[in-house]
Amino acid sequence: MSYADPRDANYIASANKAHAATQAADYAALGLQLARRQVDIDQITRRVAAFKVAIPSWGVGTGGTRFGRFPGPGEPRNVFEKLEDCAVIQRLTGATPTVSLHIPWDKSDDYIALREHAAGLGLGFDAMNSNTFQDQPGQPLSYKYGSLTHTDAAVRAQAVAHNIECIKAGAILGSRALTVWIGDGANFPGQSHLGKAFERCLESTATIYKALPADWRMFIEHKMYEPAFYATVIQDWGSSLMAAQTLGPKAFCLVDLGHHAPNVNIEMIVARLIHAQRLGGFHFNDSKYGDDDLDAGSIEPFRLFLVFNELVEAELAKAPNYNPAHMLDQSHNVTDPIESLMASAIELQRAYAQALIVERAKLAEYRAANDVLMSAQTLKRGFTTDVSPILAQARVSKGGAIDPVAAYRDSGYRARCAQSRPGKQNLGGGIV
Ligand code: LRH
Ligand code: MN
Repeated sequence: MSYADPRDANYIASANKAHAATQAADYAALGLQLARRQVDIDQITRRVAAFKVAIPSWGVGTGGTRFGRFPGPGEPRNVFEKLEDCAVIQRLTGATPTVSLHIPWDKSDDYIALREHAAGLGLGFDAMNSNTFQDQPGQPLSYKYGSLTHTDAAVRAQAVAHNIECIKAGAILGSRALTVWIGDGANFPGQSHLGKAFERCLESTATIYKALPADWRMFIEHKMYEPAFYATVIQDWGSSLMAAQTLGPKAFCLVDLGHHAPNVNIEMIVARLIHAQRLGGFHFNDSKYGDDDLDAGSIEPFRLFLVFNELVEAELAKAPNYNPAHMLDQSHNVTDPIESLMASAIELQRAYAQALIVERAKLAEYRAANDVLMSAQTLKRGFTTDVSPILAQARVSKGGAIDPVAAYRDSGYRARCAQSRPGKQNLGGGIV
């Protein structure tokens, strides 16, 4: 099998040759279609090209469940190799210039070297993620019964210190945010005092908040359940918003799409957090049942579109304090993680493009007239329009590939990694 570097501009340009004519024809045809709706396709393409989403470092390795993990060939063995894979995704899509690290999974004894390695690959760093949901070898105090909300002040102090360590590492790397997700909670009624647990959470996060550099943000990530199966301290957007408003102006709410009960209206939560000026960002993924961490747009693409519809409304309204950080948070158990992450980044761009082409003036008229059917149809017309030519054009404008998955596969990158990254693959359970 021949090998080409999928990050190489000449390789990408030659890969695009085969698709250039059909892409140009499809783009022109869609342009005419949208022009009839007074939508300027080039303007949409520029907005889509400016859209960016961060890659979760833990997403480029094969994920698993508690029942098992089935590693694929050529897995990245350390954070440096993870960044090399992230660079492939960025080069072929042009949509993922930053990486979100997870500590201690990406702990390094030389963050300056890591920053330089990333810069050499054309990558930067988005929010840092702390981890007080697992015990590390040699860790003095266990997080079995919680971390930032543990009844023992010494455990809380240990967890606070870990979060401050993440901030320090992120400051060297050029990150500007810390995402705090804690699994703290209870499995049985009576196990914990629901009010006091929340107060301990506020006390601990307030200490972390004080350690934030002036230009940093803290993202509080709510989750309905797992690993706690009866009550989770930051269980929903309400608890998250109360915490953010208590902590201060640098604290925001992060919405992980998989952290809600089935059928919860997530776009409504997004609209409320925008109103509260506390929408910090997203962990995009998809799910059918629980926190399945499946590829974004793979199960509920209409729901994803409706979330982006709220984001476009906020952009059009120039919503104050609105600067959401977009990140993927997925677990790739049965696909090549690079392919899934490319496809997922593109599905986010698709939802954004679909929301951008909605005929807003017409929609406002129908809404004002309570013409329910035409309001619903006008919004949905954005979703039912195939915007693929816009997405490909946006990639080309960033030096990316018209068909990223084909370009990646034809490069033989994964096979090459299987040779260059020998070594033991741990078959244990768990998400990473
Ligand atoms: C928790 C979560 C959180 C991460 C973890 C990898 O379910 O969404 O964002 O720390 O996944
Ligand atoms: Mn998440």
